Amino acid sequence: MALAYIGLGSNLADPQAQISSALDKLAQLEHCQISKVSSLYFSRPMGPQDQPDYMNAVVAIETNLSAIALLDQLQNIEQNAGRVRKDNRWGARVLDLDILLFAQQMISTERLTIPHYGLKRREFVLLPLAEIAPYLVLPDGDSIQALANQIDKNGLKIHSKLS
Ligand code: 5RY
Ligand code: CA
Ligand code: CA
Repeated sequence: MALAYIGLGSNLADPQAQISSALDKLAQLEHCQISKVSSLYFSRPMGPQDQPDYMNAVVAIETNLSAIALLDQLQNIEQNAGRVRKDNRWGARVLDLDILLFAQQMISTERLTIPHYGLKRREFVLLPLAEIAPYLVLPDGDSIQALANQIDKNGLKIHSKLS
């Protein structure tokens, strides 16, 4: 079994409902068991500013799937939530599911970069991750706790608990 961390984000079509329904879908995946769920966080958009605020969360899952098979499942859940790929790469979206970490693997392919590119510099990833895995150490040796203590919160707030 591999322990993987997944980032969830939404800023369209009732973000809170999107995140909580995505959690249900993840819980229903074959060969996947949710082991931890962070709080739901309210966050200001990073990147393009002409879009609504986000809700973000991070979950830990135990899985027998490979990283690429997990990616297929996540993209399937995004599609079913009504996600449309537009030309504006970093624009608003109904649901975004990212594999942040997959065991201690480092993957660099066309479809997948693990650890996730934004992991260390995005407060809406780092702080929920530190909430559920404070003692986690990245494949490059950096401690999540240390990174989380250093990052600017950029208005990030705990919105509510999830289950
Ligand atoms: C920067 C550029 C693009 C950061 C930068 C993106 C989310 C980024 C978001 C999300 C929040 C995006 C990717 N410098 N803002 N912006 N939550 N995704 N708060 O999930 F993240 S677009
Ligand atoms: Ca994504
Ligand atoms: Ca993302």
